[in-house]
Amino acid sequence: MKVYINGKFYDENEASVSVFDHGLLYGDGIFEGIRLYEGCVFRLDAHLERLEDSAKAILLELPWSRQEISDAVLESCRMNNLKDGYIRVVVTRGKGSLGISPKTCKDPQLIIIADKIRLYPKEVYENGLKLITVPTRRNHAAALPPMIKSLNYLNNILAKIEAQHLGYDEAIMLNDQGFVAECTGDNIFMVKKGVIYTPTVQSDNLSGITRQAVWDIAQKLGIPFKEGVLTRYDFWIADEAFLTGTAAELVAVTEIDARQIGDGKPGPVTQKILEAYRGVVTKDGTML
Ligand code: PXG
Repeated sequence: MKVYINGKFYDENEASVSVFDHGLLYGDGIFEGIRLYEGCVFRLDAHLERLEDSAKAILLELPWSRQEISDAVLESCRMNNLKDGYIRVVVTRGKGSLGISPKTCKDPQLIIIADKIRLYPKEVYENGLKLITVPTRRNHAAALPPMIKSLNYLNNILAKIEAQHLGYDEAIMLNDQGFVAECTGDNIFMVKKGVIYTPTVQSDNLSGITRQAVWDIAQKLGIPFKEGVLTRYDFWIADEAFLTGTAAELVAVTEIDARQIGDGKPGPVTQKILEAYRGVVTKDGTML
């Protein structure tokens, strides 16, 4: 596999950044995870817009235009002969001195890894996931806005570890106020009486590209969709629940905090949206 770093391709064993990179020293950087489906980079422009927004929010001036990053993403897929895959775009603040000030970081690093995708096993899509609410909270927006897809994922990692320690694959993270925010790397949805609900981004979650795609699909299918401030209780009594993310696509949730959701199987609305989602991913994007 060839990895792109600042305009050049390196063999995966040679691809590296400095130990003085503030991305490593302080988590000072941003990233995107993007999917390639049959030669179509799903919603590439939306991902690059979010990358630019993340950069703006952390005062990291990107020395590359959207077109240049887009070209580099497409070239990375071609270079690795991929037709289907997962693309990780990372921008670090770059090499600097040992000290928090980013003033010495003059050379941001653009890294693109285009690889094969490792999906959840088939059983997960057939049987759904069991979730547990964990103690570690999502970032408060006044500390580090969760809308920024930054290289600081430590609370999400801790939440994942807590869920795994309890024997679960995935966690529900609450926000500082105790409302449902999202999972560790996926947005969360529920269905009640035919209406789809998801926590508003004011509940401290990432504005997912897949979340938006589900919204668009729901609109097209005429399924009512609402954002709201949602509690664990709302999810416990839901008819259906599911997660969305670039890697996971849509995954049904069949148990939350020991309560069975619906009849304990992926629900009809979840399946309908997933089917529609899989229908658009090869078309709704930028072709190689
Ligand atoms: N919430 C968080 C916190 C995320 O990190 C999503 C929601 C879903 O967003 P998209 O735009 O992908 O629909 C993410 C996604 C992975 C992985 O490899 C994914 C993410 C972060 C880290 C790893 O599955 N981000």
